[in-house]
Amino acid sequence: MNPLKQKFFEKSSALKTEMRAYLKEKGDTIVDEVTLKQVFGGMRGVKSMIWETSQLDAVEGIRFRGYSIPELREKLPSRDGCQEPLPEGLFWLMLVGEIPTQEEVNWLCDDWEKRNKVPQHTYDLLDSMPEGTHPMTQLIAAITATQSESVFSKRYSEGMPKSDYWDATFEDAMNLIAKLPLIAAYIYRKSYHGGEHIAPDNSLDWAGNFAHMLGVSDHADFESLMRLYLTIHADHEGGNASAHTVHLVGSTLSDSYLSLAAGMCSLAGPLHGLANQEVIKFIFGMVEELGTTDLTKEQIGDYVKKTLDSGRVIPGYGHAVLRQPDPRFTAQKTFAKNYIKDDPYVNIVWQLFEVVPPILDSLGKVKNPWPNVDAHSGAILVHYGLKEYTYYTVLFGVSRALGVLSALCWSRALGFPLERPKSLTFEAIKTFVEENA
Ligand code: HAX
Repeated sequence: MNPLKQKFFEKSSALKTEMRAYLKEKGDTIVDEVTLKQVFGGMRGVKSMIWETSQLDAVEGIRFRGYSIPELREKLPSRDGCQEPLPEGLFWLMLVGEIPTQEEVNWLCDDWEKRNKVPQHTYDLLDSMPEGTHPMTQLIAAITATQSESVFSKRYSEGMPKSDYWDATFEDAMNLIAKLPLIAAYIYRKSYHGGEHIAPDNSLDWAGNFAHMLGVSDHADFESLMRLYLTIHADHEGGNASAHTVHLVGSTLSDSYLSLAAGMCSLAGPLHGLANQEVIKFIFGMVEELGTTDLTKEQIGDYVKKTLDSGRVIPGYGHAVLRQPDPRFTAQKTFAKNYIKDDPYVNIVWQLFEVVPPILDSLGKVKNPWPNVDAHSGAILVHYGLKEYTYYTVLFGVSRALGVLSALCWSRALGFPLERPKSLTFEAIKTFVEENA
């Protein structure tokens, strides 16, 4: 058995035994009370799921297996000459709860390279889609088409016992993550560069190779950006829409390919991952209307208010859980400060950071006026030449696969059941409230 799989098997078997004993003893403990506001309000904050790979605090932001983003930047292995962490290291950490050594990350990098062949019919399907098909639609279709490779699906049809679900899910997760950069780069080159594809450079790491195949910049800093980007977007505990979708669909024993494709459908919504394209679109719209990138805070404030008055949200701001600036925003700001000098769009992002929160606060209803992860990424991507913003959510999706698929391995290893919460009609709610008055 390979070293990562062996470690995962040992850790998950031990936790499964511990969890079962714990539940037997304490299973009736009450962990939450649910109000009607939560039932009607998108289940905000209802504690109802186990997710081992990361946890979110409203003020502090995300921690991956207990490590904050600044800690990950310091502790995860990196590539020679690059200060940013390797996403391979984060995947290892999320899967087995240990910071990997450089050798372990090198092994994972090589292992993914061996698994990265994409079936021809996936490329053929992408080629058959009409020009202008949104890149997220292409990604979802391509992942679904690649499901023909699913080890889980094949072994299930052959009568795989429950005790092996974790093993087949692990294989699918590793294979699918390995293939994603090739699929995603194919979508990019096909959609915006006339189908002139760039062969993978297998001497590079997972993120570096993805940056290379996108072919937007020869600058080594773009590879560094991709390593950071694909690390910080990977996971945000289990309740966010894309993660929860993967968890829900996976609970029916749909394999990793179908579960991830479903999660990508969630990520493609403008209140979630698509917000990264909406942010730069918003900034481009403002620059076009005002005729300059050299904007004053007053001009930006007026444009923000006008957007709100027209009944739209300010993309990149607000969050269902966070109540402070998103540390993923801060990590990108730090990157931009270190690597980019005086870029007009980066400067606008920083001006928005000063202008938007007081305006949102003044509405008196927005619970979190601060920027989220999507407020910054577009301006940095534009700086390196990746201007085709309809592609941005695909980048997010490639990263998100690391978190949701490692979590899916845990769900199958721990034997989590089919997810099935209870719904009620409004009449049933009113009857319940009357009877309990
Ligand atoms: N601009 C304008 N209004 C906003 C707002 C924003 N950025 N954020 C919240 N509000 C409004 C809500 O629309 C809601 O208004 P109504 O009562 O009139 O419906 C009110 O403030 C209360 O909302 P909330 O409780 O603060 O926020 P929610 O938990 O309901 O929603 C959202 C969280 C992220 C969906 C929301 O802040 C939003 O729409 N933001 C803009 C879109 C965005 O950036 N999404 C990406 C989020 C991060 C992410 O998942 N990335 O992938």
